Formats: sequence, C-alpha cells, structure tokens
Amino acid sequence: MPTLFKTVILASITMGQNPLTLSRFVTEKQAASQGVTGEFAGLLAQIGLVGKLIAQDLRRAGLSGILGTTGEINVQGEAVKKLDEIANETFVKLFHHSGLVCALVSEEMEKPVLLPENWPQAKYMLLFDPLDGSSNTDCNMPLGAIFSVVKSERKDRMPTEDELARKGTEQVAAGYLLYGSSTMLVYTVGQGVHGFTLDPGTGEYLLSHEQIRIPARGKVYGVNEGNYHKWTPGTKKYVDDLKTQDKSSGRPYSVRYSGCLVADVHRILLGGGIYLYPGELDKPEGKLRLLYEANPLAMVVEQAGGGASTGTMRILDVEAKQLHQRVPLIIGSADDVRDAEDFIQSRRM
Ligand code: FDP
Repeated sequence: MPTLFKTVILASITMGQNPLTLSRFVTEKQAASQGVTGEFAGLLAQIGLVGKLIAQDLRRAGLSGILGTTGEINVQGEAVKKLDEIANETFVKLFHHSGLVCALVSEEMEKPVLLPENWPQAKYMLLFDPLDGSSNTDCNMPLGAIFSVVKSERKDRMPTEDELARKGTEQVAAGYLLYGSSTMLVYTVGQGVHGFTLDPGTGEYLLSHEQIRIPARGKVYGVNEGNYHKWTPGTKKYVDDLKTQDKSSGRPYSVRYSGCLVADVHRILLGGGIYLYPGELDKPEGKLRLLYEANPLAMVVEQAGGGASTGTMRILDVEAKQLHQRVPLIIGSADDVRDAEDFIQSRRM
C-alpha cells in the first residue's frame, strides 16, 4: 500500500478512536491549571458555538441574500457589510444572556455593552472583531473573528467603560475563529496555543493542532503592497530587502496576502514568516485595532514563540487609551519581526 494512503487511513482511525473535543481538552487543561476556571471553559464553548452559527451563515450567504452592505458606516468610518452586522448580532445575542461576561466590546459598536445583571458572578469581559476581513465576504474568500478576554479584578463595583481598555499583557485568553476551507478555533490562555478544527460530521471542534510553534524564520511576507508609496523609508527598505535575491538567507520571500488578517496570520503561525500593516507617513497609527485585533493575535503569536511589534515596541506593552484605538502591526516569526524592527528603527539600511 502506498505510504500516503496508509498515513491517511491511520490518521482517520486515530481521530475516530480518540477524538479530543474542545470541551474535553479545556476541561483536562483546566484540571491541570489553577488559573483556568469552569467559567472560562463555558466562555470558550460559547465562542465555539458563535463560530458554528456564523460559519453556517457564511456557507449559505450567496443563497440567503446577505451579501453586500447595509448602507451604514461603522465607528471606524467603514461601510458595514450585512454579514458584519449578522456576525456582531450573533456574538452579542449569545453572550448577552449567557451570564458568562459582564461587558462586551466590538469593532462594530461604538460603545461597549455593559451587563450589570451578570456582575459580580461573571468576571470576564470579551472584546472582539466579529467578522475580520469583511472585504472578502462577497467573493467567497477566507474570513475570521478575533477575541480577547480580560478579567475584572474589582469586587466592589462593575467595571466602567474606561477599565475595558487594557494593556495586552493583561489578557487572560485570546484567539480567533478562521472560516476557510474548514472552520477552526485557535486559542491560548498563556500556556501555549492550540487549534481545533470543526468536524462537519459531529459538529464538534476536534483537536487538530496541539501546542503550535511558529518557526523562528519564514519565507513568506504578507502586506498590502499597494500602500508602498505611503510607507516610511524604513518600512520600504525592509520590504525591498525581502525581495532581494540572496540564496543564503532564503530571499526573496514569497508574498501571501488574502485581505483577511486572521487567515494571513494563521498561515504564518503554522509555516513562519511575517505580516505587516505598518504605520504610514500620514497615518502613523496604522489601520488595525489594538484591543480586538493586534493584542489577541500578539498574545497567540508570542505564545507560539513568535513576536509582535509596532515597529518600535512590543504590541502587548502598548498603553491602551481608547476602545477603538489603532496601532501598526508587525507580527510573525521572531527573527523576521526583529529584522523589520531593525529597518524601521534605522539600525539597518
Ligand atoms: P477588513 O477591513 O476587510 O475587515 O480588520 C481589518 C482588515 O480587513 C484585515 O482583516 C485585513 O488584513 C486588512 O484590514 C485589509 O486592509 P487593506 O484592504 O487595506 O489591505
């Protein structure tokens, strides 16, 4: 029997005999760790459920008349897609009555949803981008959702709006859902990164990527190079350098840019390389949002052994001042991120 065929059969028997579901995995990890509570297992299960519902909507989007825009402009000044709204409502509805969180912050809502009825039992607060890469909705390309979990330490009163904007180092968990050729949930609680693939047969998330480690260096970069003329000289030089031919250092790198941050970072998390949405001359703060895009992805990538930087400092150390604050993001393999910082800070020319 050909080896590949044998491997495929063996893999399916192994998965079939002992598939490790998300809930069992989290419960087992929980038993082994003091920091992870039953409440958190419930929260992760709820995110998984949100992912199943949104994945279902996305699969039928072209048939259900839910492609295109709503005609509204969101807090970021961007046209709201019908699917943005549906994904946001799914998150809010499922978490509102779950009793699992005391506040919700979303890219799609200017103000947070405070849930005093859940406090003080619920100490977690969820910050999320309900549908990442929305320009991909109408052309059947990958999409994602990103989430960050922080905890209210106050015993005397509900957290206020200001207390939701936290530094990345204060996250207790983070992760993303990826809607690609399969649906995946990837998360970290600060003890490594694990990935689960939604099995369409059983409707369960099964462990498919345990303890993900990102290679120290990759061969791929992802950036919207159409913005080249807007970049600082350091960013231009770095990207020029990636394209320079030099066999000994594995250059030129290949470009892979899908227009969906989650998909691009996921590729890099598994295979190495670097994703950049840098600051621009007229927009030094960049495009991406700190609290529910950069921070959670930075936590995931750091937990897998990679790096995440603004170009001048570690993302997780950026002071959070506003809920919808933007930040430049350079994320991926540790050595690649270090090289990018060297160019951006003119240590290399
Ligand atoms: P989108 O605005 O389509 O939701 O989250 C912002 C984001 O997508 C990322 O997913 C993506 O990497 C980036 O913006 C794409 O921006 P550009 O179109 O400017 O390249």
